[in-house]
Amino acid sequence: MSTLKILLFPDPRLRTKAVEIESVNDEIKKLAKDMIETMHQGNGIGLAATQVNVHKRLIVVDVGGDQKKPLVLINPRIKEILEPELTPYSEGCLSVPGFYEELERPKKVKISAVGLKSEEIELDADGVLAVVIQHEIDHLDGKMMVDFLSNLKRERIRKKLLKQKKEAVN
Ligand code: QAP
Ligand code: CO
Repeated sequence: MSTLKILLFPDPRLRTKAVEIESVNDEIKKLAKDMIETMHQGNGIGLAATQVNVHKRLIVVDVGGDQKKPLVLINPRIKEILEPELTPYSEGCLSVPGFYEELERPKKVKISAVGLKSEEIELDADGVLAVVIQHEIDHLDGKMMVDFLSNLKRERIRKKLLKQKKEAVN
């Protein structure tokens, strides 16, 4: 296993639209394992392949709680919005380190995906799980949480992260 480098906002590669995965082969399984390790190392609860510069439709999610194993969702889709009322949640992102912002998303969604054993997955997600899955699917379409913020807030975050990058000793 190995950890992967996470792209940071405003890296333009985060705007790439990811392509569907045709078969769950060894390369995809390795990618999923490495993404789980990368997410855990960064104390994250969700990560999309886009964020590690692999533009394939795969996300990993680990919100802890009763569901103990991390979820691997291949070609995840929101099949249905089960409860459309927008619910606020303070969201973070491993690609936007140090910033948490309150966003509103539908409360409950039905998700379809394919699992690591090529099995069909269908799940009804609410609470933090619904928030994280919607956040990660956005990444696969090149969309980020900062896009929901005011131009002023987004600009502040962009400048701060660019400044940190410039000052970092790599
Ligand atoms: C998406 O993001 C999410 O700023 C996943 O310094 C997170 O795991 C959706 C993280 C929370 C809803 C709520 C962020 C770690 C992790 C940071 C993450 C940081 C260290 C973000
Ligand atoms: Co994110």
